[in-house]
Amino acid sequence: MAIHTFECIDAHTCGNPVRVVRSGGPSLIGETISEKRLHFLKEYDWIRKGLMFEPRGHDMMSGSILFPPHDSKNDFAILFIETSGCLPMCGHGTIGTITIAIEKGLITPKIPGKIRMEAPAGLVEIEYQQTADKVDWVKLTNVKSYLAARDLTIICPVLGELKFDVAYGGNYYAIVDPQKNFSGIQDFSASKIIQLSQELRQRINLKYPDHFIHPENTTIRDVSHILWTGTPIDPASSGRNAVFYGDKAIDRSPCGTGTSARMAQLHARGLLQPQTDYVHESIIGSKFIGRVETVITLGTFPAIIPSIKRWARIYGQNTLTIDTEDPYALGFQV
Ligand code: PYC
Repeated sequence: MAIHTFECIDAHTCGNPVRVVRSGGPSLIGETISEKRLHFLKEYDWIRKGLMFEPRGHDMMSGSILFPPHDSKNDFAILFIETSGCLPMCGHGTIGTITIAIEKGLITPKIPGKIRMEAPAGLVEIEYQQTADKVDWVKLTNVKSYLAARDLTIICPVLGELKFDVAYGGNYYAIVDPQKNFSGIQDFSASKIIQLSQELRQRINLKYPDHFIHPENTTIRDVSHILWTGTPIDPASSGRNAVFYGDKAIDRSPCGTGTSARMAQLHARGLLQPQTDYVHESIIGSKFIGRVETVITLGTFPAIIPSIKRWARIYGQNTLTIDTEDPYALGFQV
């Protein structure tokens, strides 16, 4: 029998939760955070399950654990823990983690206002603005993002045949735009989108096995998220999404890696120019400001380096315990 204790700080990024584990995280083996992620998944996934799922978390819960950098030029390395697993990259998680880490003094950047963060998906360069003890905004320059496939088709239960693209922005997204059999997210409840997405993701990965593998890191593969689009609430916004992840979650923020994937798709289709604001709305109407910063290549694919800017707010501190005798030590889902 053992009781494991975790000191956590909780925040939300434009509505979606971020729980930073400030103490109680494990020591991991690996030369990079990508290797450490694999070690964590093998030996310590119980920590993720216990802290993310009910009763200590909920369907949307997501968080991070911080580690020293592997390259002395960088400030820290991050492991993302979510109900969906350990994502290679998480945009809302980054904005929340940086806000918590700066406001609570968990890291001291080498250059104030700038941070170099090692994520499993690659190096992420960050700027932030602080007024007194508050972080006003965080801007992350994300990993290379690209359109992996266009105009694919799948039979979706209830809706019928759907056309979709697959783009990468730190995770692989199937992007479903309004079309004959789908009028847009404004006409669907969140629970309906979740129900459709569960089946759709499974069908996509069955129909397109080994299609979506990162050109430089083969541990990153397959469609993990579905990004449905629709009419923005604010007519001044560029777009609106409902991003499905995990088994039951719809991102309450506009999703950083999803917005990156969306911008890669739009840029590849000639619909978004570099250095133009892309204002992306979430299901609750919160907004991220995205930009295509640079146009590059990734393997043989045309690609972009996107940036995402927005804010997070801290709302609590938690001392959580996982008692190995607790029948729900690893949480549960209903
Ligand atoms: O913001 O990248 C993101 C994200 C991924 C899953 C939930 N949020």
